[in-house]
Amino acid sequence: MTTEPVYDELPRHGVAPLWRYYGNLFPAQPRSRAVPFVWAWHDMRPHLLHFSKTLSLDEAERRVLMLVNPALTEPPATVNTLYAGLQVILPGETAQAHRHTSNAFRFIIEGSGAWTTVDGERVHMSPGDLLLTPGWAWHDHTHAGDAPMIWLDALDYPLVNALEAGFYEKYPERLQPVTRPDDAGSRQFLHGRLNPAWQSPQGPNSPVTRYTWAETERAFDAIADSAEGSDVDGIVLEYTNPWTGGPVMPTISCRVQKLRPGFEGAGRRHTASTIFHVVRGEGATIVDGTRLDWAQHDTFAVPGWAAYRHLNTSTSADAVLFSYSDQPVMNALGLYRCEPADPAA
Ligand code: 1HN
Repeated sequence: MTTEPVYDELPRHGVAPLWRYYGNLFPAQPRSRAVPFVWAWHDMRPHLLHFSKTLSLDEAERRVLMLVNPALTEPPATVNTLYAGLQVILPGETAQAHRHTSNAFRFIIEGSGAWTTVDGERVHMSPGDLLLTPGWAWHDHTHAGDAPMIWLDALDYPLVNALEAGFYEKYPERLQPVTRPDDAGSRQFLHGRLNPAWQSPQGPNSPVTRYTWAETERAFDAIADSAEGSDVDGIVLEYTNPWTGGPVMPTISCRVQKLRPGFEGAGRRHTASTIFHVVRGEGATIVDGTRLDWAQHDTFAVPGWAAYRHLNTSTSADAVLFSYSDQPVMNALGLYRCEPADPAA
């Protein structure tokens, strides 16, 4: 490369020679900075319980261990656009009401007796439930059970901050008042094909505040026995917004899939970045030649455009994976691409 002194003058004037950047700015295909990674539940849970004993919710607004991709530490993120964390709350505790423009949800792992209040509605939690806290909704947590409650938190803040659209506000009291019937959103829309006709869609988010595990199981029972499913994903179901039939929030698609015993999925890649959480079962996902072995309650990251395929390593039990991705963003921007791809290894 030439070292003409004129190059040294360019930064001072706020200019740069495109010909020296071209290959990095316009790669032939995406090269995610994120790496494939698994966060093992058996490593995470003792740390969570440790901090539940040593850190109060007056010291920390939320008691959360962030699942930080080793290649995305500053700012911390799990995949390029999305975040995952593990939160623990103890019996008798409350967590301060606040709101942010980032869309968020929780997927419940362990415990019972807690609820999140979302814009005046108490939303109760049981293992396997998906609870939405859409952007700018007030939310606070209360735990009235008798054992620690642990859940997976998901947010799109890496995307929202990249877009420089992040706002945050604390509620003036610790908890917001309850103004709606408990679990109103999930009860009113429980039937999915018979929705309240006196309401009209408000905003881009699903009005369902809680997708219960009981409902998910019913759907699997009704569907799985009569359907072949996908060669890539097995019996894969999307949580939908009943107003639109589309994803639950404008930036995040949530899915749950059942891999039958011995399932060996076909490989593929897509531009969407994905985070998986193991509801039950044991298996492995091969991602660009790296084998991620997983077991119940583990969480793992699959970067965008990485080739991957799922294996259920049990010959007797189903494996069930919950996942979320930024596919709605890719679709909305015309950037979604998906193709068969062999992750090798
Ligand atoms: C948040 O608001 C919660 O409300 C959990 O429980 C995790 C991580 C980053 C930013 C906001 C919650 C979060 C968060």
